[in-house]
Amino acid sequence: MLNSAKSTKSVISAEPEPITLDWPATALLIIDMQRDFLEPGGFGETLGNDVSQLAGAVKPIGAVLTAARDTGMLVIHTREGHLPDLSDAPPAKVERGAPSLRIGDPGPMGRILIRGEAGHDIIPELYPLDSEIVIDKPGKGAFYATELGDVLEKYGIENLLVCGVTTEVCVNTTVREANDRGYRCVVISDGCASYFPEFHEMGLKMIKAQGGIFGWVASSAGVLEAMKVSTT
Ligand code: TIU
Repeated sequence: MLNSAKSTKSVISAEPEPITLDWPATALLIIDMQRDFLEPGGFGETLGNDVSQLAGAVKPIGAVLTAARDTGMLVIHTREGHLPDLSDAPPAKVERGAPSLRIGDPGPMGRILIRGEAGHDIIPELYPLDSEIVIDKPGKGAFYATELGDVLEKYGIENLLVCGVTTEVCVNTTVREANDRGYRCVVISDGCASYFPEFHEMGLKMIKAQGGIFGWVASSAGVLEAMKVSTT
């Protein structure tokens, strides 16, 4: 029969316009869903933030993560944090502001934002499988001083479904880095969150404005719908 080969592409309903993704060339990138940002006593709270603002992103990410696992999509988790000796933590980052605890200080979940500590790990609801990739990053962007670019090249990835926290900080920085490197980014609107709801809204608007200057924005429902089509 002609045209019997299954298409590996489908269309995501997105803004500023629908986007067709080739699923084998697409990865799910989950940014910094760590206890340090989402739970009391971590880095986010030391900065004076209400960490409950981020809770709404967990379920939508969980739904997309489950679908990604079901379809065999490449899943990459990132974690922001520093080496125990702080050699990768710029003084400008450690010394800024007047937090209740600074990066490296002992807190209720271990040393703040330090690799290997309980607070640095990913929340139990979204915990990576052994088969999934975890990228440790010292900065906001997931490409800066990490192996992410090499990993994406190795797996032939051209498109990224991006979610995580926070919308205007690590998600936006990573999407901008990815955009400059030629990746199509679809940001999952309800799979991102900020301590500042208005920054979340603006962070998404900045991505999709001007014809999608940095990428596309879609709901988790829209992404899941398109992923369903990709497997039928
Ligand atoms: N403070 C804040 O909004 N974010 C961060 O410090 N890192 C991430 O966004 N992951």
